[in-house]
Amino acid sequence: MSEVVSYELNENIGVISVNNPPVNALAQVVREGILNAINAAQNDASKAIVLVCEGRTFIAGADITEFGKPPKDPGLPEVLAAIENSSKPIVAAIHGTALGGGFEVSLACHYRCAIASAKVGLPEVKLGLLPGAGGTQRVPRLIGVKAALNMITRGDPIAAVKANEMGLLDKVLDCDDVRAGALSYAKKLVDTGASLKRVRDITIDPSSVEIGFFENARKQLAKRARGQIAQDRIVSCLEAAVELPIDKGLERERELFKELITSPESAAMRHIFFAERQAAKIKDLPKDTALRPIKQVAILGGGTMGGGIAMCFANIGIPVLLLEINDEALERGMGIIQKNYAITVQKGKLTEDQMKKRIGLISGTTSYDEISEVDLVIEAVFENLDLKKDVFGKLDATCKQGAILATNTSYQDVNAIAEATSRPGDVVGMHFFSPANVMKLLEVVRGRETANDVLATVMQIGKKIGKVCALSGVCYGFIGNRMLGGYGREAQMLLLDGCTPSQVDSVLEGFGMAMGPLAMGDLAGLDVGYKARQSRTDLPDDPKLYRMGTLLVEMGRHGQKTGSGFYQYDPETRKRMADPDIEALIKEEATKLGVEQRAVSDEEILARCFYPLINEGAKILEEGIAQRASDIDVVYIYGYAFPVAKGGPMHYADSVGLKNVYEKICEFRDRYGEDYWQPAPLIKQLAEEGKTFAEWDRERGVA
Ligand code: 3H9
Repeated sequence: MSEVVSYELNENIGVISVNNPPVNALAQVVREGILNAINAAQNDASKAIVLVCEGRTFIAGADITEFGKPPKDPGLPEVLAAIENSSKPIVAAIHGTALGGGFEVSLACHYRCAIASAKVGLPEVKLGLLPGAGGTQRVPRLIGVKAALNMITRGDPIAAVKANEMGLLDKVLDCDDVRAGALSYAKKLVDTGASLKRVRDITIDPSSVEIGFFENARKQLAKRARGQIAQDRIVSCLEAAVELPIDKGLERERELFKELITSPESAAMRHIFFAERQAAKIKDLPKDTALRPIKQVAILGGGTMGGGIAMCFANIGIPVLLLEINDEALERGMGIIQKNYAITVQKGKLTEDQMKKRIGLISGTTSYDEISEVDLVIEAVFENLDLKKDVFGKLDATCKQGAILATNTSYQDVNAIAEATSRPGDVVGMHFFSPANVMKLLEVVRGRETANDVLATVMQIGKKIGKVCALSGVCYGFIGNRMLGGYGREAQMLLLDGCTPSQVDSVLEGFGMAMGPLAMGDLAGLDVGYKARQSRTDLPDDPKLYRMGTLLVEMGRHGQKTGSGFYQYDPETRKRMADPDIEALIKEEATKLGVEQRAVSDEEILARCFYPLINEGAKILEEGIAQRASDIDVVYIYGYAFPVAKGGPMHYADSVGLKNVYEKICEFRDRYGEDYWQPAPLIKQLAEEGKTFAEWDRERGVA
C-alpha cells in the first residue's frame, strides 16, 4: 500500500495496518495509505475490515509537526468519509492511546474495540485546538452533550473500561493481543450479520440540553481559560451539534478549527508540547548512557517539601525512608503526608486502599545508618549551605557506593555541596517546587562534576514520577528563581510610581498569570524575601528598593499568614481585599522618597515586570546555564504558572519581537539606571540581527 500502511486479507477479514513510529501520527503518507487501503478493500473478498496499528499505540493524533505548513491531500475529513461510507463494516482495534485525530478515525469506524490497557481521548484543547475531524459532532451523539463537553474541554484520556461504560467503545477485548482480539471480534460481527453502524446517524434530542446550558458552560470555562480561546469554540461546536444537521455541524467545526490553528494561543501551546519533550534531552549526554537502578529512596527532612517529595515516589510504588532529626519531627512529617493523601481521597481521586498502600510504602527513621542501602537520597533540609554541607558529609560516610546524592536546594551552590563529599560525581540537584506532590516542574541541576549516568538516571526517574524535567547549570537560584528577582522588584517599584497593588496584580492576572506578584508575595510570606535580602551584599543601596515589602514586614504584615500584607484577607474565606490604608501609605512613601506619582499604563506594567525576567533569561542562555530558550519556557510554565497560551517568557518575547523588547529595556535603563536595567548582550545581538530566541536555538542545533 505504502511504506507506513499495509493491507492484507486474513481469511474473510481485511486488515489495514499502520506503522508510523513513534506514535502512528496521521502524517500525509498515513492518510493516503489508509484511504488507498479502504478503496482496495471495497472490491476484494473481505467481509469486514480491521484497522490496527503496529508499535506502542493506536494513532495518537494528527501529525502536529504538519500544523502551520501548507495542507497536503488527502485531508483527514476525506479519509473519514471513506471509512464511514465503506460498504463493509470497519472495526477500529485500539491499543495504547487513541488520541485526537486518531480517536476521531475510530469514531468514523462502524465498531470500536480496545484492549483493557488502552486509553482514548480528545486532547486537542491542550494544544489550544478543538477536535477538527468530527470529534465535536460524533462524541455528543454517543455519550450526550454534557459528558462530551466535559471530555473535550478537559482533554484527559479515558481508560478503555470507563470509555466502554460511557458508550465511546463497543467492546473491551478480553486479551492483550489487539490484532488477534479484533480479528475474532470482526469475524463474530460478520457471522452475526452486524450492520453498518454509523455514529452520524444518531440524532441528538435538543430537549436533552437544559435551557442556558451553553451560556453557563461558557461562563464556567472562562474562569479557567487564562487567555485560551479553544474552550469557548468547543462550546460553539457542541451548540452546532445540537442545532444543525451533522454535515453543517462538521462544517462549523472545520471553520472554528481553522481559526484556532492559526491563533497565537495554539502556536504557543504547540511550542510548549515540543519544548517539554525537548527539555528531557541533554545535548551532550550519549543516548545509550546506562542508568542506575532506583529501587529505594530516602528523603532527608519531613517538612512540607520533603513530605511532598516522598509522596511522589510512593505514588509510583517506590519505597521511601523519611529521615528526620527526632521522633517528634518525624511524626509531624508523617502526619502531613497522611493529611495530604486523605484530601486526595476526599476529592475522589484516590481510593482508601490505594492511600493505605502508598502510606505503607513510606517509613520513618531518625538514624543515618538505616538509609545506608538506598539508591537515591534527596536532601530537603533547611536552606543553609553549612547545614547542607554537613548533611552531605554524613551521607558520604553512610551511603553505599553508587548511591545518587541529590539536594533539593533552591539557591545554594551545588558544587560546594558536592565538595563536602568524596564523590562529587554522585551529587546532583533535584529542585522540586512546592507543593512537590502537585507541581510538575523538576529542575535538575548539573554540578561541575555530576556524572553522566547520574544525570540520565535523575532525568528518567523525574519523568517516571510525573515531572517535567529541565536541566540547569549551577548559579544563584538556578533558572527559575534567578529570573524572578527583577519581576518582584519591579512590581514593588511600580507601587511607588503610582500603581495600587490591585492594579499591578490585575494586569498580570489579565495576562494569564495564576496570581499577580504582590498577591504571590503575600501568599509566600513577605518575611521570606525580607530575611533573604538581609544576607545579600549585592543589592544596590537604594531606599526605593523593596521599600513597601520591607515596611510591611516591619509593621507585622507578613502576608496571608498574618491576615494582611499588600492586601487584607478575610479571616474565614482568605479572600483578598484592597486596603485603603496601604494605598495611602504607598503615596506617603513615594512623597518621602521624592518619587513623582503618575498614571502607569497596563503596557508599562507588563513590560516592567516581564522584561527583567526575559533579560535575565537571555543572560542564563549566554552563560550556558540553560540549554535552550525553550527549556526556560518549560520552567516557567510548569514551575511558575506562566500562562501556557503565551508559551513561556522567551516565546512571549519572540512574539513581541526582540527588537521591541531591547528598545524598551534601553528606555528603562535610561530612566531608572544601570543598577536595574542592563540589556543582555544576547538580546542586543538578536535584536540587531532580527532573530528570535527560537531561531537561535535552531541555529545552535539544540531545538
Ligand atoms: C489533532 O489530532 C487534531 C485533529 O483533531 C484534527 C486534525 C484535522 N504529532 O510524548 P512522547 C512525538 S491534534 C507529531 O515523548 P509518550 C513527540 O514529539 C493532536 N509528533 O511519548 C516525541 O518526539 P521525540 C492530538 C508527535 O510515550 C515522540 O512522538 N493528539 C505526536 O510519553 C514520543 O512522544 C495529541 O495531542 C503527534 N501527534 O507519550 C497527542 N505525538 O521523540 C499528543 C507525539 O522526537 N501526544 N509525538 O521527542 C501525546 O500525548 C503523547 O506523545 C503520547 C505518547 C501519549 C501519544
